[in-house]
Amino acid sequence: MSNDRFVAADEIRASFSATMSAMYREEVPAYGTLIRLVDAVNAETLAAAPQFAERLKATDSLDRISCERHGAIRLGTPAELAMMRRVLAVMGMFPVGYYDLSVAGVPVHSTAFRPIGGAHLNRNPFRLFTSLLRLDLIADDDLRQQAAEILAARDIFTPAARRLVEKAEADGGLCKADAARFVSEVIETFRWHDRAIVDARMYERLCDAHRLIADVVSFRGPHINHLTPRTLDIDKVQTRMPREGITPKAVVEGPPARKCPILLRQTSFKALEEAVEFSRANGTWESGTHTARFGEIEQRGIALTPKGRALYDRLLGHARAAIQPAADGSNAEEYRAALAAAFEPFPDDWANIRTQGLGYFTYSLTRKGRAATASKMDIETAIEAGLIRFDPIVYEDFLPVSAAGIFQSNLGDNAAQQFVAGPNQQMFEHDLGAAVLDEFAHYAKIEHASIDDCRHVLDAVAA
Ligand code: OOG
Ligand code: NI
Repeated sequence: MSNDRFVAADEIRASFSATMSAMYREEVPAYGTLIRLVDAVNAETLAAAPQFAERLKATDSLDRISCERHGAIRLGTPAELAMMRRVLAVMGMFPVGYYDLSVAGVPVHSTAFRPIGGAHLNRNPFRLFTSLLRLDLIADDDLRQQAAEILAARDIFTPAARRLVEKAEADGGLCKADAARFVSEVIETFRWHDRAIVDARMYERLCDAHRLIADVVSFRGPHINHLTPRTLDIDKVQTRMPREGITPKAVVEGPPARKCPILLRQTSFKALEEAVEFSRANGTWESGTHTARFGEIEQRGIALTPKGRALYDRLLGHARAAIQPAADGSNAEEYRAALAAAFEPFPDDWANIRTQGLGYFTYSLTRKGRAATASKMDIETAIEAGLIRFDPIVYEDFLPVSAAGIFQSNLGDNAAQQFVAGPNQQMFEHDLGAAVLDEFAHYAKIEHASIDDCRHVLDAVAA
């Protein structure tokens, strides 16, 4: 039920992501440099391909092309995760997918809070990749206990943010003044604090357990650790970063460059070493450094079915078995070539991707289809007869292997710490206080609904 008294959740999210972007540009000037580079490359790409620009104009709004698509935080406790879910629900962001990163040596598991449904994504696509630290993966009992105590003593939300979440839940929304206050209160949770809540010795012990543990436990809040605009040419931005004085991670994560893009390609500039201060027992501060914050870019392609995803995972596995990208970028070109070669078996035209059941598509009636009066037919015949067209559904989620690569390259170069653990979605959902949406089921539902909308020319619509 919509209510005029309330600001739409989409509007609150749009305001929140714009406020966060401004804050982050100020906090991390290199991020401002990345944004300017992305804007320039997007403008060049559009100018060089007017037809592409026209198509984009029809589906996306061009003036928002390089606005942020996602950001990420790392939380310390189940209570923080559960409260974050309630905060983000006020902005129309819901947990989709479960990502286990322990397999890649990162002691977290994660979900992505995001708008669900095309209209909401179009209004503002902002997502928050949210990880929960797995303290159970700290081997040292004493350290684990101390880390848990430090986390239990902090409250990452302001009292006013908590109050406004309760109000929004009770009333079903927030009025204009409350929505504005909500955004400014919630932003506080994501702000950077250069004063740690631990001393240098504890910081070091946490770092030794895992640098990520130190990042989560040592500070007052879960600072936003990156934001990610959309680029129309990820390879070009990657190549140009050094010229702008920013250091890209060694390789672009995800599939190779293709005519028909699949899933998600992403890269980042490496996290900066920033000055911080550690507490001392006598009330003075000791200076040190911490490396956590960076900037990322993404380029999305078609959402794959479980069959397509299995093929993707297998081919990526082949490439990585042949060559592991080195952190210093020394074999980046060989990796790119190996990746391209490994993906040869993945069809690179929409028709084959569709008929082989590898990707999700939306189906719609063409003008001829809308005018058709003759007898009904099956969907393949209708496509051949030009009555129905199909378009790829964009992948709106994340990839665990890529996420692990993003994490690793931003934890500093000596971050190859290993963990033995497995996924634990049940525990994650218990801590979250809700189930996460299954991304495959979600894309399949969009596809089915679009087929259903074509029933005018179809003889039977399969469930
Ligand atoms: C999150 C890394 C994952 C992505 O785009 O895959 C991520 C983090 O570093 O906290 O954001
Ligand atoms: Ni990211």
